[in-house]
Amino acid sequence: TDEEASAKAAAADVDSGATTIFDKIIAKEIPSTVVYEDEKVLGFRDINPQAPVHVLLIPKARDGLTQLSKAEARHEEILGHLLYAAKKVAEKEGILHGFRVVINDGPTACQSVYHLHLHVLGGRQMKWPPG
Ligand code: IU
Repeated sequence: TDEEASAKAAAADVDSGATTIFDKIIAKEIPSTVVYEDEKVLGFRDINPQAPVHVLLIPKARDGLTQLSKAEARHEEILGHLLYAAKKVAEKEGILHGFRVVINDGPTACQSVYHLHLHVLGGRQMKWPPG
């Protein structure tokens, strides 16, 4: 699939320390449709939506958090902040009655951008198990 191809292409980014396209989105050098923003996190619409609502939530400071599996004790606060922001995004987007939060971690899970991000998905009946 396309996702598997871009995940494979991004595998070289794992542990490279290189910044990602999300830094340009945070800096507003690349336009995005922002649906939620506070001092610590940014939520914007995914360019390749997999559901009627598909928002990416990212920390503004990556601080080594390229993926969830790199989390350390100092990241606890931002991790909680992101999850609570996901609830606020769901509320704003009118999907509080049913939504899904996803984190893809590493090539095996088809992670393609190495800056931690939560997918907030909804607006349709979700299926289980995910692919
Ligand atoms: P993943 O979990 O790493 O696969 O998610 C990365 C997402 O980032 C994926 O859904 C892309 O469609 C999305 N995305 C984006 O919204 N804007 C971009 O410029 C790029 C990727 I590159």
